[in-house]
Amino acid sequence: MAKRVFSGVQPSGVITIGNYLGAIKNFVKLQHEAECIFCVVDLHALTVPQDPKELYEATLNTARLFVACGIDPQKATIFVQSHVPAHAELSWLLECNSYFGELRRMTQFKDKSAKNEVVTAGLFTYPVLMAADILLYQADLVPVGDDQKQHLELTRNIAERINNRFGQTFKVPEPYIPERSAGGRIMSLTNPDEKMSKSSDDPKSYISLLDPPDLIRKKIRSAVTDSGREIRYDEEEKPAVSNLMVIYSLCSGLSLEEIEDKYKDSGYGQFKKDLAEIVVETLEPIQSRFNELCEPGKIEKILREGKERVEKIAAPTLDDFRNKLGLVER
Ligand code: ATP
Ligand code: LTN
Repeated sequence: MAKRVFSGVQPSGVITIGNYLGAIKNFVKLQHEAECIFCVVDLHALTVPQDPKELYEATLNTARLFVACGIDPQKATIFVQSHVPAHAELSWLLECNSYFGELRRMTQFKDKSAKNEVVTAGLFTYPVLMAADILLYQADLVPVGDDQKQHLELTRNIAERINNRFGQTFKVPEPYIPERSAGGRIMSLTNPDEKMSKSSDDPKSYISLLDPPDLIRKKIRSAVTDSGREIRYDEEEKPAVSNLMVIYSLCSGLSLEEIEDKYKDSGYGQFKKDLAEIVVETLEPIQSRFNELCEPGKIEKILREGKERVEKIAAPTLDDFRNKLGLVER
């Protein structure tokens, strides 16, 4: 049987080139090899305060970007998390099989709760909802960026615990995380010690998939570099240039060695200028497909069909777990 792949992206603000290179690009690749389900996780976005109008638009735009990036809705299934109530229901059942102590150790919770003024209970239980997303579909493989490693480990622990206690209930999923040199962790353009983040206050730190060409050029021109002038991949000594090289490599198809060789006689200026054009060229077709998908009703139809398909996959798993817990059938 074909492997099943599941992943989710939050509709919280823009989608960055970090989301694309770390995750969405692999979604596109995997759809040819496996049965793929991709979800716009709107309930996860609610863990921090959202403007309702912006959340509404961002949910539709994230789904449009999935398709614009190359996910074929005939091959893969795209849907919105809140359209399938089984996610929230399973999340509660899993929460009652998860421990305060293990959730308290999640580094993303520690980071986000330190940064945000409002720390909701949802932000704390967020990783359990993510576990529910994955386990509901008996997914084999979960393509994500490096920052989700710990959440996937938790998902595996919860699944194993429940399987031990109640008998085989959930498939224990495998992570699919690219190496850092292959896009698993794209760093901020203004601070190479931090990951590129869509929720950053400084738009110069990220490239949005929908940034116009001149803005992309400007952001890359002002991206920080390291001391020295040579273009060399060295995460320790040259974190900023190494990050730009990874973006270059993934957008152009050239290896990191080929890039080093190509720029052995030039400085940062030429390298950045070429990088900007390569990123513009990569995003241009995505942006024009995105614009076509803004036609009213188009994405809504894809999402409706997606919801119908996944509901059928989710129901037996949820019912089985409800029975095992002793909940009376409905
Ligand atoms: P925030 O930046 O606000 O923390 P996020 O972008 O990490 O949000 P999601 O939208 O859910 O949150 O992420 C979608 C996917 O993109 C996830 O698989 C995540 O691991 C991946 N991802 C996010 N940022 C990066 C990055 N800088 N480099 C590589 N992958 C990333
Ligand atoms: N927590 C993830 C988004 C996410 C997800 C998922 C990823 C929610 N549910 C299920 C993979 C599978 C994030 O913040 N990047």
